[in-house]
Amino acid sequence: MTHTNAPVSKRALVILPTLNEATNLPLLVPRILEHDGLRLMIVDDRSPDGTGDVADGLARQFPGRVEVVHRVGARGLGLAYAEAFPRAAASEVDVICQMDADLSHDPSHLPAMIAATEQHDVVIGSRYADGAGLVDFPGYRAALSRGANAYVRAVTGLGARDCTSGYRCWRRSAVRRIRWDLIGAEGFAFLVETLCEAAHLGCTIGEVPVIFVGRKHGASKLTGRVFRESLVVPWRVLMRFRGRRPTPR
Ligand SMILES: Nc1nc2c(ncn2[C@@H]2O[C@H](COP(=O)(O)OP(=O)(O)OP(=O)(O)O)[C@@H](O)[C@H]2O)c(=O)[nH]1
Ligand SMILES: [Mg+2]
Repeated sequence: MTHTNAPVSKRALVILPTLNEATNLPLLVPRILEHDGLRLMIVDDRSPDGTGDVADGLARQFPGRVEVVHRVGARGLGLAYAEAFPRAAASEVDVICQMDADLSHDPSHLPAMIAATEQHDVVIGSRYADGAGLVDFPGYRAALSRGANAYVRAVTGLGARDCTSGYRCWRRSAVRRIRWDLIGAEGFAFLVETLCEAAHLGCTIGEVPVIFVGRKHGASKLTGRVFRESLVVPWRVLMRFRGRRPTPR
C-alpha cells in the first residue's frame, strides 16, 4: 500500500531528531515536503558529521517549512523529543508527527497516519499490524525488536502491537495533555514512556501498518546505556501508575 503524493488532511508538523544523519537528511526532507500542509522541525544534537549545517541549508531551500533546533546540553533521543514536543504543541497545527531521519520511516505513510488521527489521539506507524513489514532488517535486530515489544507489553499492560515504533502521529490536543515534566527517559525508552503516559491519560491509540526499511547510511545510536534504560523504564512507568494497567480504548 503506498500513499505517495496523497494529500494530507490536516496541518501537521513533523519532528525529525537527528544525530549524524548528514547523508540521509537531504534525501528524506524533500520527500516529506512533497505533501502540502506539512512543516518540519529538525532537532539536531550537535552532530559531529555536520548534520546541523545540512539542516540549515534545507531550511534555506524550503523557506517557511523547515525549522532547525540546534540543541545544547546532554545528547539523547528522549531529551531531544522532550524539548521539541511542547515547542511543537505551541504552534498552530492539528497534528504533530515524529519519525526517524534515517529513511527507515517511509514518508508515503504520513497521509494515512495523519488521517487516522480523526479516529485516535495517537497513531502508531506499526511494524507489526496486519499488512506491515520489515525490509532489509537483519534477523537479530528484528528478534530484538519483537522481544522488546513483548517485554514492554507484559510489564506495562499496553495493548498496541508496536509499542516501540518511533513513527507516530499525535493530535496536538493529546500532546498538550502529556505531563512533560514527568517524562524522564533520555534515550529510546522515551517512546515507551510517552505511550504509557498517553494510555493512562485515556488517549485512544491506533495503529496503521507501515513498511519499515533497515538503515542503509550511517550508524546506529543504540548504545549499552540506552539499552539498559529501555529495560528499566517500563518498570519505572508501572510504579508511577502504582501497578495499574491502562484501560484499553
Ligand atoms: N537529536 C537526537 N537524535 C537522535 C539521537 N539518537 C538518535 N537520534 C535520531 O533518532 C532516530 C532513530 O535513531 P536510530 O539510530 O535510527 O535508531 P535505530 O533505528 O534503533 O537504529 P538503526 O537500526 O541503526 O537505525 C534517528 O533519526 C537518529 O538520528 C540523539 O541523541 N539526539
Ligand atoms: Mg534507525
